[in-house]
Amino acid sequence: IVGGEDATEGEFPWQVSLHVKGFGHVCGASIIHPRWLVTAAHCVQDDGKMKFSQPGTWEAYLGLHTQRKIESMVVKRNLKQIIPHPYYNAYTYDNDIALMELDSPVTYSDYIRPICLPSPQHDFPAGHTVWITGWGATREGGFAATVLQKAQVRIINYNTCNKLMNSQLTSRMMCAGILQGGVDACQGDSGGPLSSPAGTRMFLAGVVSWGDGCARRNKPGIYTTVTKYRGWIQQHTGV
Ligand code: GSH
Repeated sequence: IVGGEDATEGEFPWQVSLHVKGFGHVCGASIIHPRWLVTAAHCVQDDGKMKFSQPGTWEAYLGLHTQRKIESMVVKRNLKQIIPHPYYNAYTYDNDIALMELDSPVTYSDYIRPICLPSPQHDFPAGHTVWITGWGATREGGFAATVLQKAQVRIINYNTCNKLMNSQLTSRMMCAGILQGGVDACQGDSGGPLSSPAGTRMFLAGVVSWGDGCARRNKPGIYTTVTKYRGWIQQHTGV
């Protein structure tokens, strides 16, 4: 996250850190059920020798606040299954969403709780304030964060954003950011939540997907629109 600040412990209890075993944090994810996470499909694509599509490559850290400091509330799980969206397009990033099944369910706590899934009709209007969170880079080309970072951004009008992004958006993408620049998700935040408050609860509006650099002026962040995948998620997880 560029332009963010430290989250407080338990502030985003659905935020997951996905580690590649022996390497460390690579992507974010969100808890939606004691056994299921939502992340980005681009996080789980094989890359030469790196078998990111294999469950055994990964470990999921739930209830984590600070990387490399595994406190008592942190729960680590192996994965049983990874389900990338069957129509994920690696060139356009269309359908950039995947499901991960944990090898055993987690017990919810003050630090581990699911985010609410929006109904297909849930509207996230332009101008609405939402949260981005993650342990990704704190500057374009910079280092990953140690403490979970949070920042507020706004949903950006689809047509305005599509023009700014050279017509690269599909109907299953949404934009959020600060058009003046300076606040955005960045490398390592991928797969994490775009958290949208509604009433007293937070809803998973989007999944961190792609951008043109990080936090550049007139280049908002692009997110997979979760409402478009409500049926697909239900079909595979029952959630
Ligand atoms: N046990 C409580 C209840 O039944 O109200 C909590 C259920 C729960 O954890 N709900 C989640 C939630 O509200 C998923 S809908 N998450 C968003 C938030 O905590 O703001």
